[in-house]
Amino acid sequence: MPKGSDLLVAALANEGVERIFGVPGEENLDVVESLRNSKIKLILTRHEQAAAFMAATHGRLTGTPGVCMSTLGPGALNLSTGAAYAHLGAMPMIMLTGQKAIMTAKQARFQIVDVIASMRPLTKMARQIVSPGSIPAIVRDAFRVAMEERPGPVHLELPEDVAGEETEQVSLIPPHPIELPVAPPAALERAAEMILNAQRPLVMLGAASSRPKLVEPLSTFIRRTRIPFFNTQMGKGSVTGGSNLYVGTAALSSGDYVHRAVDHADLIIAIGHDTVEKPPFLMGPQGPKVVHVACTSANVEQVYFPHAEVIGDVGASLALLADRIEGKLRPDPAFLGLRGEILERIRHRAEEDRFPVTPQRIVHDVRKVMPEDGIVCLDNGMYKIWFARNYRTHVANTLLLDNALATMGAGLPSAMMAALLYPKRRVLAVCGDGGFMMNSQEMETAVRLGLNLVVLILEDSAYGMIRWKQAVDKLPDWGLTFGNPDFVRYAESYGATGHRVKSTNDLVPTLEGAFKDTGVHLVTVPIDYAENTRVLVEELQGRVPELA
Ligand SMILES: Cc1ncc(C[n+]2csc(CCOP(=O)(O)OP(=O)(O)O)c2C)c(N)n1
Ligand SMILES: [Mg+2]
Repeated sequence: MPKGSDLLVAALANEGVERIFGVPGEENLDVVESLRNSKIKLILTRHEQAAAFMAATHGRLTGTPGVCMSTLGPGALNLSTGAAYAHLGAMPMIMLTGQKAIMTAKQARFQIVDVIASMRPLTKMARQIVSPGSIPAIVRDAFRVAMEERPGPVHLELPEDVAGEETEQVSLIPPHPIELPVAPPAALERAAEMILNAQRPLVMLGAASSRPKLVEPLSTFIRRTRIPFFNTQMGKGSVTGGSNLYVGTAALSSGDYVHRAVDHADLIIAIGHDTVEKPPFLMGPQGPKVVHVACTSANVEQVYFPHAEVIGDVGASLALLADRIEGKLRPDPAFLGLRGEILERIRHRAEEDRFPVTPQRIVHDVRKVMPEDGIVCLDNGMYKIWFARNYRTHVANTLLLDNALATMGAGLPSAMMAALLYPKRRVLAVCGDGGFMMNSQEMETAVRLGLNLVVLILEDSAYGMIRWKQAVDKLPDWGLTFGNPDFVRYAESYGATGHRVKSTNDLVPTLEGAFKDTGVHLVTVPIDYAENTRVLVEELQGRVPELA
């Protein structure tokens, strides 16, 4: 007779799960034993938070949930930042946590926390499993909920006595495809009319346009309609080809060069915009009209309140919209000029060889060593703005950044997941010296897994982004600097290879050499953040002469 844990593992295998990331506790030992007898790999991490970031990234990159596991109380609470990351970022993920027995209480309340209650606001669904016979249905439902729009995390708690209890064999439930209805004709007609009446329509690709299955239909829509587009930070790369229509990425909410195109537009077709992102532009009583195209209707916000909506399966709805407008639009020649100007300004100083290295040069050099399908995974820090603005993407999901929870610490684990999924592609984690140290213990996991991975650390010995905000607010430079370990020796102590970039022209050959070799490499480079204020404040506010 199978135990609850056997049914759980069989139900996960039924969903196509190949790996579970996590740190088991004694309450999970039945599950660990069932995993030993299955094809699913148990991948230990050195902190539950990293396991959750990895599982969430699996969901983000594949559209099917990644799975992570922890013990009760302390382990489960360590998953919570990862839960919020997946919840805000709309990444499908399943979190399995153990719990003490529910039918007896031999350890009284030792380690007991109401984990379900703590997970509820961070997930789409959080449930305790109370009988082994219900496991196949609960697991199937959990995957359905995690995957369907808007995707996100689901938490299941399996108490140890339920895991260990024998039961009758219960049949598994076969997964079925998830399909959405297409937008109704009235909504499509209304949107088409608005687009055809506009003089200067502009497309904005938001976070949800990066869903793996939208790559093809989005590119087709842009190719058919030839409408210029910009993207939000998390919408970067979602349109392949057609990039001669790309006018930039909105890394700031207003005042950046890309906003010249936004200000020029009289209609914005916002595809897949999710207001968890820092606003890519600010709607007000004046300004362009907005049509929202997405699977779910827009949240009404002070800065985002679309005038019309096209709600339904995005790919299919866009095809129907293109049928109504293709060949009937008159392209606005001014966008082409604006595009040249915006991209020219963004490229400025990209090849400067000042040392420590400028952020623009780092972005430029990283682009040089990354093939089109190479994946760059950012942690959170000041450089995220520079990468979002300056890094040109040609393939969907090749710049993974978090503009939703915007948590530090996910850079390395997300890159590890990308490297596991795509062993033939170059994968680079880019981390600040602050964010890297929040999950640097996972260097051991990366080495143990035999990953080919390069980690680039930008050293300013500070929480640079906060230091920049302090300067923007005209506060004294105080309290935000720290010391670092010797990163080269630190990498070596994990069995990775460490490199220190000592001159600006060393950056490309060092990265190139690290990629040509196998295994985990860490490259540390000092960064000159004087550009933060010079460009992102003074230049944008017109306080320095344009294009020296
Ligand atoms: C977990 C977490 N803690 C704090 C913050 C606030 N925060 C945002 S960026 C930042 C500084 C990041 O420093 P570092 O990683 O060194 O990158 P830098 O900005 O210096 O390049 C901080 C503290 C955050 N986003 N996430
Ligand atoms: Mg720093």
